[in-house]
Amino acid sequence: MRRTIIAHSDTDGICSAAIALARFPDARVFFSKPVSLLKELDEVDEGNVIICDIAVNKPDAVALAKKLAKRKDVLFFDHHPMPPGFKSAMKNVTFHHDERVSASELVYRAFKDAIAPERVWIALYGAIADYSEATPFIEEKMRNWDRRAIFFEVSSIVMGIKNEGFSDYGAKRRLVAELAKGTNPSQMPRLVESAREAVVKEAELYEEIKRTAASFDHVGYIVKLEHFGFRGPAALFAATVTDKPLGVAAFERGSHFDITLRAREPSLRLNDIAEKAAAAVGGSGGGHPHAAGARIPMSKLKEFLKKADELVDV
Ligand SMILES: [Mn+2]
Repeated sequence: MRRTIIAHSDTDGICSAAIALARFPDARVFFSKPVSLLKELDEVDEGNVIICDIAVNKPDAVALAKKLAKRKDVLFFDHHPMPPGFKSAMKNVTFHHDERVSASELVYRAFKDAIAPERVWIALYGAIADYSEATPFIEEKMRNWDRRAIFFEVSSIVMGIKNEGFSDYGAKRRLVAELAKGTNPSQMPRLVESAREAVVKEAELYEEIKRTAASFDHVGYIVKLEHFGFRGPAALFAATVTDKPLGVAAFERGSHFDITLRAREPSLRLNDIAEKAAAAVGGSGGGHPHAAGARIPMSKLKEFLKKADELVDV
């Protein structure tokens, strides 16, 4: 029975998985996300499971705990808020959970004594990619290296995976395998070129948002853009060009709007705003204090924005 690593497919998830794979080179790597973890666990065979950077979806918490309790040993590395009681519901699951640090830092700290010392770079990449480098552990590790080179590597992977050639799970699984072996993002075929293309696209996106963003008192927003891989920057630019503390990007996804929130004002708790504003219009939302999202019914966008505007208390 093989060990399975299940990770989120953003850079922090990819780096978390790579560190775990460096520790357990025979493991299989799967990607999943909060809304589908419960279902996708059924496709994972009975060996040990390592879950990295996947938030527990509140509506699934009870069923997920039941399902995990039936498995062999499980390691659960995460830094998203966890539903109350979830951690104590299972004896076979070891939690490495801390909302103040990246998943990559948590995985690295657990496995560092069993892997090559240079694999700490992967933890730095994941932490920076998740805006979580201002922690005592990561700051101390950063002092050992040339941070400009580290940032180049981070940008190569964060921007590189925004393009289609690297956005599917197969391509990301190959990145995980290469990182685990010690290959840096800048050495991976085509990744830097892909990152360069993404940066160009992001600059075009900024110009578009400058022309089309609108605002309420505290919220700048943008609706129906194509660049779905640039949700975070789109939301941030919407705040920047309207000079508002909160930025919202709303993407039409068939029957609903997919909403991304970012802030220029660091005291805002975006996960709270997303959750409350979405609940008020019959949707759902959450995430991190500084990066959050929501999914709301198509007809409720204006109402959602109004509610989010009220919730900004600056
Ligand atoms: Mn993360």
